[in-house]
Amino acid sequence: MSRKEVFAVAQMGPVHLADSKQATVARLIEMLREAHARGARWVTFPELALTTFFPRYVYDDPADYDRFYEEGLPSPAMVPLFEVAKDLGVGFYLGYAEKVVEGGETRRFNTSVLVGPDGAILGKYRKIHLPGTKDPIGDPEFEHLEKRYFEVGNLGFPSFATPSGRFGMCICNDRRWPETFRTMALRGAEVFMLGYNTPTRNIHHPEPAHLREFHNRLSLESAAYQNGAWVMAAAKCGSEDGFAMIGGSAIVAPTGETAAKCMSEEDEVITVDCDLDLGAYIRRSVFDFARHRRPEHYGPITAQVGVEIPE
Ligand code: CDT
Repeated sequence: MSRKEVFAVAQMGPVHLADSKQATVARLIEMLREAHARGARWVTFPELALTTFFPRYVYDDPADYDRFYEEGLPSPAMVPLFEVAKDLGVGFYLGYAEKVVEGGETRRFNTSVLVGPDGAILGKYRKIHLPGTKDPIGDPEFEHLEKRYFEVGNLGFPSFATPSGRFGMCICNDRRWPETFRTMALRGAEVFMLGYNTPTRNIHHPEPAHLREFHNRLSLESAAYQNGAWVMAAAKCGSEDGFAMIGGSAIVAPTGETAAKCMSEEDEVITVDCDLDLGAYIRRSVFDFARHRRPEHYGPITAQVGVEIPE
């Protein structure tokens, strides 16, 4: 049996600080139209797709950084994208900076939304693994201040029922953590959607340039294979006002093989006719969770954060 559906990943080239949200959303709409013309029912867009990757800059006053956030769903800036997608019957994943009042407090998250082909909002995810620092390190080339501008996500790693199957969402740094994908897979996700903004130079420590792409690919392919799921990974890449980020957006099959990959560091759409049942044999055999998992031996994964050597 096969359950085929065309999925698109829409990579974005740079979004500069001076670019308007309106112009950026127009780029997203153009790619959504291209994906639709190629038969796609779902499109994955990048993390923080509506603005430059602003956590590289130091701001102290919310009045200076509030412009990067969206309020409401769809926010005013998103409305044209939501309208075209609904007209065309295309569902999508979109990453954005979310500002919301919850429990009487203003809160900010690095968020993605999943919108169905009929325009219904199917769910939201708020980034859990926030890299970087809260306080500036003092080197403008390597600032990565996600912990300053966002709270840790408070929605867990759900899976969402869609007309095409169950999907899960995560964002950028989450893809480096196997716990992310296993949690979604245990909730039945068979497609993982994610967007990323990954600097070409490691923010934590120097390493050879080729490892940036390699670790991206390694994370995506292992997540797909170890959970028998499809991975849709969309980069925002190229040089944003002189800050370079990797591309390598990809669609990875449940076999762990990359089925399609972007070649440029610009706006680029890739599509694959994905059989959502391709991973079924993997989920029935080597990664049949119900038969083979041994959670009684996995205690430290949820009980500990760092390494603890038993006495
Ligand atoms: N946006 C984001 O999460 N970027 C991080 C940079 C960390 S460098 C190890 C990423 O994981 O790609």
